[in-house]
Amino acid sequence: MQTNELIFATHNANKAKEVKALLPHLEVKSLSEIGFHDDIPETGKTLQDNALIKARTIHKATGKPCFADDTGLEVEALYGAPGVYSARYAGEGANSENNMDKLLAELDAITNRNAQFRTVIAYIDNTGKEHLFEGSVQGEILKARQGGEGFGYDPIFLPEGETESFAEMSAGRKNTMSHRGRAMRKLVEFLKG
Ligand code: ITT
Repeated sequence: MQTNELIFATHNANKAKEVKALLPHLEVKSLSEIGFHDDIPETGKTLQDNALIKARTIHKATGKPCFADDTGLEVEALYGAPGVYSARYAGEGANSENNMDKLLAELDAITNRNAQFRTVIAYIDNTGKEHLFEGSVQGEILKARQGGEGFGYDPIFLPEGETESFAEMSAGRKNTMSHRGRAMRKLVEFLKG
């Protein structure tokens, strides 16, 4: 591996795109780009657990420095759900459309639509030491989808103080305020130091 390469332990191409824009000086490789196609079961009970599971799996398989991101959408009126279960909120094998439909239905009669996205990044360095970074963004769940950019729950998330959902923003603009952008900037600072 060249010294400017860093593995991002994700199968999510949209996440990889966002993260690559934040690490322009490094050659970030996603799992498909290193030929790792196995599913990594996310069996943890917290975002931190799952971020560590993904990073440890790839560090073990490659012996190289790597990082992973685990993200959840935490809705106040649902006591933090779907949270760590965001990917399979509408059941095993659910896609983002199913998950958004379920969330919109759950919140149908609820006026408190406050929510936050939270990301935990686990980075394992070249000595095998683990480092954690967190980022979050407050906002609210819209009544209906808005916009066609982004991925996951982006069409129904309106960040606080904004007039556009994450799915109405470019990836670059989303990065300036998002959970992942905030966690990634902490990783970037750490890597610089
Ligand atoms: P990897 O584990 O391979 O990185 P994933 O898509 O499974 O990819 P997560 O477990 O972190 O990633 O994601 C949990 C869910 O939250 C999943 O349904 C995503 O689509 C959604 N999600 C993650 N980041 C998001 C973001 O920035 N905007 C909207 N939804 C997001």
